[in-house]
Amino acid sequence: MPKPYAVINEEIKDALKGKAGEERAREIKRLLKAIHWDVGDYKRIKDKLRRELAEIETMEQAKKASRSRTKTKKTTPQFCIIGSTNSGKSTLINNLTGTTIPVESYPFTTIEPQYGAMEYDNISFQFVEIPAIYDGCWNGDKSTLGMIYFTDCVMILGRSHEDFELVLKELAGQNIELIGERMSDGFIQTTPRKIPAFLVFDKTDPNLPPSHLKKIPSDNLEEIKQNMIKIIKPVRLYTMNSFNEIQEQPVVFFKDQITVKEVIQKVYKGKEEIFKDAVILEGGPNGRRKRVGITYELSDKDVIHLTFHK
Ligand SMILES: Nc1nc2c(ncn2[C@@H]2O[C@H](COP(=O)(O)OP(=O)(O)OP(=O)(O)O)[C@@H](O)[C@H]2O)c(=O)[nH]1
Ligand SMILES: [Mg+2]
Repeated sequence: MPKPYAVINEEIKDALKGKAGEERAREIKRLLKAIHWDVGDYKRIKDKLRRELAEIETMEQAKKASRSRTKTKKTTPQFCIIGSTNSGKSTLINNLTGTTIPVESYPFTTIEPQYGAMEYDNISFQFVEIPAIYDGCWNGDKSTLGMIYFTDCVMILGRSHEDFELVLKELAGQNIELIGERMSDGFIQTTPRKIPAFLVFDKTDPNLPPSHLKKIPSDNLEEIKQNMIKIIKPVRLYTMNSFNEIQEQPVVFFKDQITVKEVIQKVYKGKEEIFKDAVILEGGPNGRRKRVGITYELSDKDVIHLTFHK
């Protein structure tokens, strides 16, 4: 005797709960085999499962392809931590990421770039401590200048007014313009180079140089992290499947004006042609529900469910 539609639907939800990616695909295949009927309500359920299976398989393929093709840079903004010697660069990177870069009270402790990584608000960040900047440090070896030139953002540390003056002067001398947040089309390279930046100061000497850049005390880690998000302006989109389950990890873009089309191109490569429509939950799971088309412009934290023609 076949079970009622609602019962089977609940059993399927339970069976798929918490399963993602390849594991979820395997479970769906098992369920499809286990449901023998393929008519009426059973067919509806099976069609839904088949659609989801196709979605997952496309997504897994896209993930594999993007892992081999794109560098981490696309999804992981890099921040260079720069400043004069003893300004607290290693201390800050350790405090933010849990690394154990040596910290000493004598100058020029860090002589090679040091790396750290952090996850915050569903964004991965990479940090690089650049060895201390001093008067004329780029007259000879320009390797650290190259790293600053190609980074996404800089965090300028200082313990005094003079520390900041020195760093700002050296950067200006290298044709680098510091800006308050990333440009609307992303972390693109311009000449002269425009790099988003902010200042991190020591509360014991809050005497800062005049600058349009945001200034944050070094002991306020939470404000530093929040400002990093503000500076990179991520557009985090959470995809939702046919069972109204929302993916924990967002698809992230770092530019303004992301359309539904771009999400399809990034996540469901090749399915643009068979796009049917999209349902959006504006700004999060509790947001207003809207049915939208392919040119719709998405905002940070929108939830999106895409449907395709078979
Ligand atoms: N007062 C104060 N001291 C700090 C702060 N951050 C670090 N220090 C101290 O300053 C000294 C230098 O700290 P580091 O983190 O090694 O500084 P750095 O900029 O990495 O220095 P170098 O790698 O040598 O250029 C250490 O003695 C730290 O304990 C801060 O925010 N305030
Ligand atoms: Mg250091």
